[in-house]
Amino acid sequence: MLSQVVELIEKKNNFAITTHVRPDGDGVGSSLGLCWLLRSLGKTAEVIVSDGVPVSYQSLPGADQIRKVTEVDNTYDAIFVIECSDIDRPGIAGLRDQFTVNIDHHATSDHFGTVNWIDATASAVGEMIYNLCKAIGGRVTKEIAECVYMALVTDTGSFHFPNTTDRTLKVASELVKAGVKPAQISEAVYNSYPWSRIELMRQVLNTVKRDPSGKVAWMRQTLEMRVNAGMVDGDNNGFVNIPLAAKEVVAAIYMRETAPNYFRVSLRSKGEINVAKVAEKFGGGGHKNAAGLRVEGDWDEKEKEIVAEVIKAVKYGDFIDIEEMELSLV
Ligand SMILES: [Mn+2]
Repeated sequence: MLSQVVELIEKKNNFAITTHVRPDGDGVGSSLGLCWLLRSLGKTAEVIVSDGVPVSYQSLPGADQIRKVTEVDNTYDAIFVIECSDIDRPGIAGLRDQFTVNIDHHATSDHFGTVNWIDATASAVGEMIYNLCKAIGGRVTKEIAECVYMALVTDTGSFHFPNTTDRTLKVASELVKAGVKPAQISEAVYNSYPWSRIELMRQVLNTVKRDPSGKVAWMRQTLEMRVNAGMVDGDNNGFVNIPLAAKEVVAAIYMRETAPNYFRVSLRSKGEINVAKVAEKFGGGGHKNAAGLRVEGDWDEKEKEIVAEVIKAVKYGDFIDIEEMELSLV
């Protein structure tokens, strides 16, 4: 919990911070925000990741100092692990032997850390980093503010998603007071992609389908598309949300082929439709409106299974035991 995190920061001096593979705005922003906070408290800190930092986040202060590693190659008093469901998510070897501090806003975290601070009410880990800054009596410097704002704006879809609360907006307001230029951050995130994103989008949107009700949409990204578009990391950020722009679409599925017969699947939904429950059925997890999973097998078959589960979630919601209902229908 927060008080334990405050205490260990006060006691220890030399820190590393890491986040999940294919880091997003919250992963990078929160890691860097925490790094700047620790430094402002006179501590030694650095951010280590196994993947590169996507272009959209490279303009953040300190992004150029992020070190790419495959294993823990330094001695630290503690390593913060940001937004990871388990200890393997950062893709860095040797983390198990370290004093780790698990900071996450996903309820599905498996509490792998030596210390765990999970706040499922936070819109982003960035919001938690801001709270930590306040709790420890730190000053919100311009560097901290820019990094944390990036985390908020990306994880809330520019304050569109249901995870946006009065606290999120209050924190955002404080960050703007501390020197953030919202338009500048938005420009870096939403209007600074390479053309390969547009090319990939064209190909992916070409595969979009809907169920007969028109409420569930799904689409594919093949290995071939990646090559044809010259895709770089982050090019497909947010693609899963595109079908949700249609009024009648309430759930979207985006399947990416990562190797022949291996798929990463993102699920998104509107309102009360719980796609985290669907993801859990396939061994994945996430939030009610944003979840993910990995599957292996025949593409058509797996797609059918996942689409069927999402359609059930849209049709029947949370309140009915689907299996029981199926039995009663037989
Ligand atoms: Mn997040």
